[in-house]
Amino acid sequence: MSEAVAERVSEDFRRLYGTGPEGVWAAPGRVNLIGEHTDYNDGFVMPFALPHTAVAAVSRRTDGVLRLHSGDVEGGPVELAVPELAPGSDHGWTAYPAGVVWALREAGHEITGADVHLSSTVPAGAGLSSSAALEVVVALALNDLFALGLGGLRLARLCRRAENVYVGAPTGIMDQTAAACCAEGHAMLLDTRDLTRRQLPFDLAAEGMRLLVVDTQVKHAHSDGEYGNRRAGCERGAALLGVDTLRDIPYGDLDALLARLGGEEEVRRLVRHVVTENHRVETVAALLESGTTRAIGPVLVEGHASLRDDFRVSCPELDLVVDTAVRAGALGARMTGGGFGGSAIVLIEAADADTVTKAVVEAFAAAGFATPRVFTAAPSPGARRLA
Ligand code: GAF
Repeated sequence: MSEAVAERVSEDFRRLYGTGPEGVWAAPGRVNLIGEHTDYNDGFVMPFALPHTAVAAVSRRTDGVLRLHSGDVEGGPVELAVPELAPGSDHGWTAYPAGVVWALREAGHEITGADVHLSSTVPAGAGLSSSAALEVVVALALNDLFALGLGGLRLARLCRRAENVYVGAPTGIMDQTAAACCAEGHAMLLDTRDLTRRQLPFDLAAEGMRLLVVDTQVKHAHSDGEYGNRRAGCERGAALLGVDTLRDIPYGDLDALLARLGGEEEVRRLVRHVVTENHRVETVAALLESGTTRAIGPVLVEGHASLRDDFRVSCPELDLVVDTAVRAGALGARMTGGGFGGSAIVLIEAADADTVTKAVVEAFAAAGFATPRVFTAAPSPGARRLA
């Protein structure tokens, strides 16, 4: 399968640029099992990699030219001058790969140019981290070709810098770390404060379960103001409570501290979400480690309610997936990713897949919503070289 993908993408590269690439790499999209809007508060997250990947065929150049092409976007290669790459100069899809080249150079790594052809199966704008997959696959390719010797975490940090500074989206580090470091058959518990991580067993097929991803087809964008507003609200909460970040608030102290926030109703809700969400990540980690995977279902549902009512990043389509799936017998469900549209995840007994899918699709039709795209997500490998 990977061989066939590598061959196809190499062939496309050859047609575009006249010779074959020096190599082919892949980086996955992700689903976040639990731990939402915690990463920019130094908290815990638990993503796993999707089977869907961004694939890059890449060759080095020595003349300072960066040529970027995507098989998923109309038009020929875009040609950029590496020394002239600058934050804010590019607002299309090329900002992600170009931002990585910029971030590598800013960190002192010599990148003398490259020809890049990309092709991705990660649905765009679906909250499944298609942009981080693009960033990480390009970073890994350049790391190998220019012998930079950078590990997965270092690459993830540089990709986040590309996203924050070059693209201008104020995200945390979850998505880039997930693309770079996730492991097949596992969910990754990541402490975003120091980037320590533990791979937790999450082999649902072996336990007779499945995880469905429901892409509501409602498009989201992180660079718009809502994500940044939530982030600013969290920072205000930390400042009001006299801590560096909301991560520093122990779950046991939450009620007492919330009482200190007086008339700051919105900040109080944001703080409550982040502190309880960090606690939910720890609960889910303990359940997965003790082999009681089914018991995570109610924790996922609680997490959704907190994102809907306290953090206010859900939308009617995401709420409908969760409510319908749970009523149809799912073990648990929640929105995943930044929200304001995008995807929900639904944990089910494998035998219930058809019933739950049908219930969700029918509920969407009855509500007059676009037909959702539903697929099963098995925890898949992180970024790697294919050829
Ligand atoms: C988006 C961001 F990119 C992540 O950093 C994270 O904050 C997530 O939203 C919410 O958990 O995917």
